[in-house]
Amino acid sequence: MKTIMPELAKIVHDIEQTFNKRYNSDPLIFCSPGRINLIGEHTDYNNGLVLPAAIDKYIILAIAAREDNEVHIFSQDYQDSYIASLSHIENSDKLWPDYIMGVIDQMQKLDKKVSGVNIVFGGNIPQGAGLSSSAAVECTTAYAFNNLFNLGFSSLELAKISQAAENEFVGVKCGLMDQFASTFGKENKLIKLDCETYEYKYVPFDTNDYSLILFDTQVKHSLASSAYNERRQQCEYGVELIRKHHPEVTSLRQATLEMIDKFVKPVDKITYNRCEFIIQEIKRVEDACSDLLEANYTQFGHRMFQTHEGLKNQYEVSCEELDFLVEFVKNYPEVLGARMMGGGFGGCTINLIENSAIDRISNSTALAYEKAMGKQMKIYPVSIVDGTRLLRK
Ligand code: GAF
Repeated sequence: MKTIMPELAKIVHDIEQTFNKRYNSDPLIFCSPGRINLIGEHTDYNNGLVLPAAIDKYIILAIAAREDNEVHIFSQDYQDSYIASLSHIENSDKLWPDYIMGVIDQMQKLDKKVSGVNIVFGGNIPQGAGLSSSAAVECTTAYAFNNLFNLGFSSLELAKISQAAENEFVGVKCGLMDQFASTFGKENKLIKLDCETYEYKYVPFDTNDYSLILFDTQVKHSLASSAYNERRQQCEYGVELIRKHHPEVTSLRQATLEMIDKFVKPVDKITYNRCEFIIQEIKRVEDACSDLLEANYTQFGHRMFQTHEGLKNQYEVSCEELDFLVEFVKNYPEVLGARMMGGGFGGCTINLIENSAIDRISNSTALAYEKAMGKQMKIYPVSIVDGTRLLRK
């Protein structure tokens, strides 16, 4: 078993202690990482390509079966508890239990026999920063139930169950990227995932000279906010317009720039802009993977900037804080690329920076951000790690 870093070891220790105290028994302990995405934003629910990776920030979940039908959950981070019965699963007014209960609900809908459980969970994935802490909670719950009750689900099924929990129980119509990355992550590898066929390839990302640094705007996005679901509907509307002439097209993955020019642009310019971005972004993932194979990080970085432009102007999911951070780092030739990451409307930018300049650039960006935006940003260096797993029996 790989060793875990000290910060994580302390979180695991605290969660285990809480578990022992609250339930007077020993748990199994699982972990699921958060994720970054290098390129391919909002393409997953359009059956497109994405290029995410799991990062060294985790949700830790301690769990043991109960003899009755009850689910007892304690959130270490909120210091709050929740109790529900398996025979009556409903949304909670606190939201945080929904990510766990939604997964259990899915398992029951698939006719899987499970008993009640005791759970303590917590972690160090910053919430609302676009690093998919909610997907990590879902994935660790799904993995833990699979393991505890020998349910026999494959990893892909577990990722899909986690996504279904988010879609149906939490109510966010997200694609599969976050849950896939959290489940399938691999050390020092990006995951090139085809969201149409679920085929995936690990793409090496072992740059000796550059690192990935996240700048957190500290603006909290709400994924459940209508804007995310609205973008998805706009893409579906674009497909609907194309299908009147090309019934074989079932998603923007199969659409072309010519098609949207002919059939979408004359009807609705906003829908056209959304579709144009998605078609270009899917191509950008292919091109970016070729850059990586050629170790052409300069070109790769350019594409990150292009993605940001598209998310800002065509897809309109950025915000002034994200735009400020991306614009500001353009002052430094040592920043190869930067862009907003994830659903948008806040959260982090992802930056590819030359190692020797990281401290200098991070510090001056933080100062400039505070001066311009009147708030502080946070800085997270990230490493790429393995996905969801059993940490300790
Ligand atoms: C969020 C969603 F959960 C993902 O499915 C994906 O659409 C992403 O936003 C945008 O690329 O993280």
